[in-house]
Amino acid sequence: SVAPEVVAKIEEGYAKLQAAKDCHSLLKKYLTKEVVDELKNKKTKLGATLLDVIQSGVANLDSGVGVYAPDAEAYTLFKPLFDPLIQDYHNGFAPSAKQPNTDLGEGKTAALVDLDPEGKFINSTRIRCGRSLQGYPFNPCLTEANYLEMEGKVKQIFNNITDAELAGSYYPLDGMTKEVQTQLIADHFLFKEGDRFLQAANACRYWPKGRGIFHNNQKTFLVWCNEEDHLRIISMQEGGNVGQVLERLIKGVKTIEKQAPFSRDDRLGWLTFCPSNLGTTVRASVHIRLPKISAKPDFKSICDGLKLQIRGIHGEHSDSEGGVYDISNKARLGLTEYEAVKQMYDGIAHLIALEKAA
Ligand code: ADP
Ligand code: CIR
Repeated sequence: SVAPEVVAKIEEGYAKLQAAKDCHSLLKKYLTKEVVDELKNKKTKLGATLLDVIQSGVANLDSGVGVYAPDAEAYTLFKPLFDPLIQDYHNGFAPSAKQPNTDLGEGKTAALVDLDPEGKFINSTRIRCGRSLQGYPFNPCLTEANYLEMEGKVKQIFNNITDAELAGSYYPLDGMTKEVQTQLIADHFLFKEGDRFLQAANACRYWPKGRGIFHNNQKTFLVWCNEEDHLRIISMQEGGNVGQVLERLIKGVKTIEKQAPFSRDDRLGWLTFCPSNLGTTVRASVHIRLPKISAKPDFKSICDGLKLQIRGIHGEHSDSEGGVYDISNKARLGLTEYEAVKQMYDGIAHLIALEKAA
């Protein structure tokens, strides 16, 4: 059973959230007293508790979501918290709903013609997806040996990539110079360091062990190893040619998939550490300048209406710089991969039309 100190911390966390008037996280919204009482004594087979689920959102009251799943079982064991939160985040995905089969959009990428052929608005386009290696839990339950073993497995996969466009090298974080790391982060290729949301979730243990980045020469195909998720597979390039970016991602995912089994849930699709990424795990984004409409007070609500999420120039929880925003699909669950990309595509086309007319 769950240790009394842990139960006490869960109850203190609940009280802290309730007292925080400025906290607007989904965690605060759905962690009711009833949910606390129902779940505070439960433990997954790997020993994870409700505290592991909520501690990031309790430590960071400015969280948007505020929860993480320490292992796959957490999504079922702590359902009374996860289900309504998932429904809220992912466009009403109900507890009875089921993620459709994977459709990355093979054969359909040509329809996604360049959103900005004159190069007036879009700096770059990026599509990423996450994958979890079967047989391993998520960050808070991984041992140092797990991290190193997983890194060894993915390095092997990278060595087997022969496609001329995709082939590249793996660069472990352990031993990377600060200069190289800082430059890769500034150029939007590498994950940042010291993310307080991940740290509070116990997701940065043994850092930088087992973490790293693979990329091709052009840095248009990249794979992150053991940051928030086991793998983050990324395709990106300058400009607004979404079709080309998706085409490369599909090729990359299929190449990697052939070599490793990934965790998939019948209902929730591809499994990820953060519930915001479940299902397709796809975030398709552009770095875009829309000086006229982004200055208007209703810009956020226009984006909400188009099912788009706005982030800053250095990713989640960062600010815009020089009027450039990162705009992407928000929902990743309850639609196909292609539909997630199309949601971004159609929304951005609409925003560009509004900007031109303004
Ligand atoms: P993720 O997209 O993996 O959820 P972040 O929001 O932290 O994570 O973004 C990771 C990095 O990708 C950041 O450096 C961010 O600026 C960069 N990025 C996101 N979208 C684009 C884009 N369309 N063009 C260039 N860089 C991008
Ligand atoms: C938060 O709750 O703000 C962080 N734990 C990150 C959640 C992921 N955000 C998102 O919108 N996809």
